[in-house]
Amino acid sequence: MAQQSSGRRFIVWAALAGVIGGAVFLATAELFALLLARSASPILAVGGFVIDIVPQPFKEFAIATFGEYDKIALLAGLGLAVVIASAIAGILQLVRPPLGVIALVVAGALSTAAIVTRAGVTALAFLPPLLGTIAGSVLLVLLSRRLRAWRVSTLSDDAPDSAAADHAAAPTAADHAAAPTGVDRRRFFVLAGIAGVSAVVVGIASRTVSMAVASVESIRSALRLPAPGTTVTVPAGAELDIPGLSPLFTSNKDFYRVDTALTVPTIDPATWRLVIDGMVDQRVELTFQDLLDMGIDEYAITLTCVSNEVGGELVGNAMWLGVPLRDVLKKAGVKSGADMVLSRSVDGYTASTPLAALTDDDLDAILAVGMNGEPLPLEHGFPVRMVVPGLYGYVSATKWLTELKVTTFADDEAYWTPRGYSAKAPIKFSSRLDTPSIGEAVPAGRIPIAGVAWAQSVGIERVEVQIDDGDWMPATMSTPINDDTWVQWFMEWDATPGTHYVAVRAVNKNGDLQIEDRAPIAPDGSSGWQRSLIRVT
Ligand SMILES: Nc1nc2c(c(=O)[nH]1)N[C@H]1C(S)=C(S)[C@@H](COP(=O)(O)O)O[C@H]1N2
Ligand SMILES: [Mo]
Repeated sequence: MAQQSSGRRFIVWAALAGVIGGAVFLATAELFALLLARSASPILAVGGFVIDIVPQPFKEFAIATFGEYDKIALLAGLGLAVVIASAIAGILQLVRPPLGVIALVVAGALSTAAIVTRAGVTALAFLPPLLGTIAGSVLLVLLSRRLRAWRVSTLSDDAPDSAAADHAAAPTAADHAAAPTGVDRRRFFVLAGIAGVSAVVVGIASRTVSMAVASVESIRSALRLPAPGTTVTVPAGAELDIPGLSPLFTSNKDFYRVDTALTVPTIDPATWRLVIDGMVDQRVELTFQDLLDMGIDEYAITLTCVSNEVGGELVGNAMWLGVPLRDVLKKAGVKSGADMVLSRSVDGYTASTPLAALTDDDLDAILAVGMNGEPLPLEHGFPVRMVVPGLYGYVSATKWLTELKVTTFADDEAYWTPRGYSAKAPIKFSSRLDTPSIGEAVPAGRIPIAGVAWAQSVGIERVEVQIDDGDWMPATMSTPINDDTWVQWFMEWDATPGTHYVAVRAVNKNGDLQIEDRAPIAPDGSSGWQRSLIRVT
């Protein structure tokens, strides 16, 4: 009797272990879907698959029965099915291992198939369900192993002679812990509790954030920005047509992204507010519409990250839509004595920008709402960010902006200042070789050497190229849009077989030569001339 009731009891705990394994699977998949591939939620993909395959009469029945709650009913039904199926998997794993894990892997494979066959998925969409399957399987194995150890210890307590011989799943050496029943039971419940609670917390939090992202994504795609008052004229000859050379404007999808945000902040422009306070005549609060009503114009500005190494990719050029920051600050009235604006993002990130860079009439420091003909992408600061020509991003280009505090460098400090980076950081002007790329084998003959060079707010005067130890030769430059954007440059080269060094350097419009000495990115940006080894065959 005692043995039978305890056997039934273990079936219940095995079912619980299965449900926890299933929950860990879904939670892990949701977390990685949020981080890597938003469309890769197993529950939603399987739900979508069910909607697609269910026959029309059944759909009509569902709509007639549940009305507008039909999708919620579907998801609830799916949730119930997942609970039942994973409970069965848990029981199987206890009585016929490894059938439970096999069932979980099959479910993982099916949901992966449901995900990757849906429209609009990214290349990484297979990863969340795969990682979920692995995490869920590991948990299921660990939990049923602990459960078996616990069962073995009760069996030996109840009937020392009969051991577990009548059980199909004979305990393995690993299952045996020469410990009393209470310890094995505790080991099972501790793991079950930690895994169960973590799965619920991580799963719900990830799904909630994913839904917030999806909802702001749809608000963003419905948003129509007003036409700019003034537009930027891109002069003829501004863009060279050379394979391998960076395009004049970097597309939003190729634009580098650097920030401290683990998940992208989600802000509805309807509730967004910008507060201008600190050393001002009056505190001002602006809505998104207030900002648009100030009139938006086009600005072409190249953005550079302080973490960009010589020859690096953390630089991009965009056509921004926005409002001059000096006009925004004028609304509040800046008090004398202030020398810095501490800009703050919704996620608490801050940047310290010299006040003069934002009030200078000759400098186009802006609050941007548009990027390359679209509202700012979520990753690039939707709905409003700063862009300041001539300063590295970390001291000027605050995304998801919420506050401009007029203050002093003596009184306030930005996010990166106590972390080893300078409070003030003008961009060190630089030049980069794009093609031929390093390590690429190029055929001998006449080929273009080409790249970009930038000196935001000053402008590039000329770019020079050196082959091996030869003389520095002037490269041909594209026609600059303005002094705030990069220029493209190129030179024809009669490449002879062998390995060659190609070096590049720039001179800005003040007549300064690009710094030759190598400097690391910290504390205020890298310097040095790029010199690349090119293989000619
Ligand atoms: N809110 C917020 N804004 C931020 C950052 C950040 O971490 N958080 N990083 C800055 C840095 S270091 C750079 S180089 C630029 C990069 O902007 P991008 O990601 O649009 O290219 O954003 C700046 N704005
Ligand atoms: Mo940066």
